[in-house]
Amino acid sequence: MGSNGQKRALITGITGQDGSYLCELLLEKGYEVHGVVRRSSSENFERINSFKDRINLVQGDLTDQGSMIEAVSQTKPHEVYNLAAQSFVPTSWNQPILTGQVTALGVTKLLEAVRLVDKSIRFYQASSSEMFGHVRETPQRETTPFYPRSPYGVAKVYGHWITVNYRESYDMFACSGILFNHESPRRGLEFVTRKVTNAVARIKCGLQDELRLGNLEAKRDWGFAGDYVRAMWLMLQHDKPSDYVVSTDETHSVRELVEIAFEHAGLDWHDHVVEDPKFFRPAEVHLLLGDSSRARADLGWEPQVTFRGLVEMMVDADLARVKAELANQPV
Ligand code: NAP
Ligand code: G4F
Repeated sequence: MGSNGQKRALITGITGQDGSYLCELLLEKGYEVHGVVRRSSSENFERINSFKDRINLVQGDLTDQGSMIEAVSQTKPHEVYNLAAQSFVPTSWNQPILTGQVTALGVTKLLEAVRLVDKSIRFYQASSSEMFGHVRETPQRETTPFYPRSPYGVAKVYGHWITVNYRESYDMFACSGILFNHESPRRGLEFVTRKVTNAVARIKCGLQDELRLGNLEAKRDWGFAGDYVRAMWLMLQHDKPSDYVVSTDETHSVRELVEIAFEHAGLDWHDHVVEDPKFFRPAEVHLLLGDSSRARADLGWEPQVTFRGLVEMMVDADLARVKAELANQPV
């Protein structure tokens, strides 16, 4: 605790979906929030713009050891949340080396920074249900063996085990949250939920007619990102560091997602959706379904938003945004 009792947190990936929700949650809880941002030729702060003046941003890159040490030593956090990653699965086949450097070795760079600067800092690693890949059992829980199916999944397995290893080697308070897919109106446009809800809004407003998708039979355990960042925070408040599955414990297919999204906008998806092999993956994760009973029992966590509620929230947000953009267009 700082001398005024205020906690400090450092978030990598603060410009991403989860980083922005976690930042809002920590601000609400009275934290002093610092975020690591990458230098780029144009700013990428859309998700944090509305509260940017209440946080401190430091420049750094997860692949650059010095900048991670500098970020941790400058900001003196009590808690570090490592949310930065190359997080899009298809890109990981196209850029496997970069994915390994950021999503795998980057975790060690940040853990090393914490170890060197102050071992008592609490550390959260954003692990993923993609690690279960070609699933060995259903539902998947903390003890389910990993079988990753993409360079991204492989990199996350490394990040997961190095976090466990630093906890066991150096007695660090390092936790790994094995989070299943979580979405929101702030989700990147290439992920399937947002790709669908954005297309529904554009079709409804007459801006496009067709939506090309990959495997409609893939099943995911989809939750709301706002619920999931609460689980991250709860892990770091617990008396013992551990690893937790975070999920809704329900699974739905891409087809069901499509049906609900189009129906909510009064559209028939059969008129618009085309299955396109271009979006099939070299190796697919066919089914993910979590068992989050440990997180529910130990952390008192549970999700508030249902699958239907999530899809409808995303369609409504995209419709409102597309309509506002159209209204503001010069004639
Ligand atoms: P996201 O929206 O793609 O955000 C990724 C963040 O990482 C962005 O802020 C990005 O910065 C930053 N980043 C990428 N490469 C970096 C680098 N080399 N150095 C520093 N920052 C870098 O991802 P998300 O959905 O919020 O997910 C957050 C974390 O949870 C990720 O680690 C993801 O793999 C993991 N995860 C996500 C889910 C999910 O369903 N969302 C599930 C399980 C695990 P720029 O803005 O500069 O690109
Ligand atoms: O939305 P997705 O791209 O998410 P994916 O691959 O499950 O990964 C996300 O969740 C992981 C947690 O399990 C995170 F770790 C990861 O960072 C990321 O946030 O694809 C979901 C499913 C896949 O089975 C995919 O094949 O949707 C299927 N799909 C079908 N058509 C599509 C499409 N996915 C995308 N992105 N685009 C399509 O057109």
